[in-house]
Amino acid sequence: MARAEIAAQPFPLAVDFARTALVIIDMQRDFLEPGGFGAALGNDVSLLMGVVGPCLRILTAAREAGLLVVHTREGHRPDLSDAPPAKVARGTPDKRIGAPGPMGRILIRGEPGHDIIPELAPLPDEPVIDKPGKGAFYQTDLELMLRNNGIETLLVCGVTTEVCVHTTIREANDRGYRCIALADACGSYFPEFHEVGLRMIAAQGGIFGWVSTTGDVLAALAAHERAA
Ligand code: TIU
Repeated sequence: MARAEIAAQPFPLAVDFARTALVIIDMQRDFLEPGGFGAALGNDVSLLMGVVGPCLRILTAAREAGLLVVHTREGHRPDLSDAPPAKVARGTPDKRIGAPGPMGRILIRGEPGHDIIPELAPLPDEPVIDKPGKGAFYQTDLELMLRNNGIETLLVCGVTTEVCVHTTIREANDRGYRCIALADACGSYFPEFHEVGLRMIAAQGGIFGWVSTTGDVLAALAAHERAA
């Protein structure tokens, strides 16, 4: 299979799209809408809405190109048996994980706030990884799924850049995957953390991976299809 070159930092990367997956991190109502986990932590959730459009563009293109698309959700069982007490016991008690909120219990599987936002709803044949931590590999079957599909490169987008996106990219990098963070399709409650988080990925010759944009990936996909 021919490789397509994606413009990226710190240098362009040649990828085989048949061995590339799109991983959309935690685009859940709990992080993007008022009254969820993100807001309970004291954040301005409106800062994340700008990534919905770029995420939808890359999701649509990935579906058309037949890439493996994986969605992740951070959250816990209703009985909190998979939630470390040290994670739960943060913030004010009425706004902790498991506390009732306007979108149901905060960060609990099955509650409305735990759902992926409707704009990016997974299709029935797209796997959804429910993860108890910030990284998508910790205590999940993501690695098995990627290996079974022959995946070597991950296009990563979602929220938040320096927390779940970064943790997932670090975990993937250590497991031998080449990760490309899509700068405009990742977002943070802290714009400076977003910027520095992306710089950290591409620094030192690509210490954790590469940084590109949805536009550059769409261009590479289009060129690849023209050549096919
Ligand atoms: N707080 C914050 O920035 N993020 C998280 O808690 N989880 C994710 O990033 N998904």
